[in-house]
Amino acid sequence: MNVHVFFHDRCFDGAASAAVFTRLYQTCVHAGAEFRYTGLAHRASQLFDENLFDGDENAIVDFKYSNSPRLDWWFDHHQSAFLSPEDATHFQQDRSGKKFYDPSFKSCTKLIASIGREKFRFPSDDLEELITWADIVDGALFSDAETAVAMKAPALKLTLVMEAGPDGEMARWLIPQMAHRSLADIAAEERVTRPFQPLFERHLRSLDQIRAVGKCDGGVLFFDLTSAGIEVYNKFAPYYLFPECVYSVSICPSHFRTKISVGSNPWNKAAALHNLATICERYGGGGHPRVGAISLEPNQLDHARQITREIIKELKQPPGA
Ligand SMILES: [Mn+2]
Repeated sequence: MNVHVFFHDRCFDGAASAAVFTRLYQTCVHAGAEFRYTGLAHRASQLFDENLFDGDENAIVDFKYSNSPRLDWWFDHHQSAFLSPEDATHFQQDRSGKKFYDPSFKSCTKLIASIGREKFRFPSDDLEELITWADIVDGALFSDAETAVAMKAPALKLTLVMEAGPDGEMARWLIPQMAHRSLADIAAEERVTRPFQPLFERHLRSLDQIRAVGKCDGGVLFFDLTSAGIEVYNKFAPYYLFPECVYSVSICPSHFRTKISVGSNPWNKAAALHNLATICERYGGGGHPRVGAISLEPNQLDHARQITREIIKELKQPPGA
């Protein structure tokens, strides 16, 4: 029996979800199963190539639904989980008992553990640390922005190395580790510490860049990292640098997409009333109520700037205005 697991790439919750699903499957479905892992990223076009679903069983965790008959397992917690209303109907009519969706969960990792406990009697006690940190990272449950940006905790070191993705095989290596070892143990491995240091220095430089180009007006911070050539930044950095902002809107370039990120300040929550996933969905993106993103083609920078202008204008007004 070989199981092909698809997970949200470059994301702590995505890898942790794959790890917890692996343990659930080994414990409650098939102890001798072998696993393969493939990361999925949001793009402007075409999310799934059906030929990818080539396992004896195929699973997607922490990523959008697919109506493929070859998909056996699915767990997600994103508000924007369905590519179309037809997909949502397809999911609602599913009677396999292997597909689960609950956007009230902060992390998909915790969703899998909790469904595992309720429906499959899966004991996840030794995975508690992993589950708790997936909730903290994906749900932005840090006590303050500095904790998030200083990256002292092992989970945050792993997040940095994963999100930057210089090592394409990192998640594939990491997922089985996460399924069986403590985060401190894994983060102490040379495979993590070696890439961490230069990435952390780059992270510090990205803080300088965001500080330099960011403009906060009417509670909305905007920064465009195109000319700085910065493809990734810590999602809490904007709120560490501009604690007064309620929302942040950014443009990040990369070779495969132009990404617009729209976030809200987790430490200034009361003021953030807009549903950001709903706003992003209007432009073909998605996410969660408090954080969303839109992926455009790499050459659509002007279009990206137009969209950010519209979103910023909307965010400055109360919802429904
Ligand atoms: Mn997630």
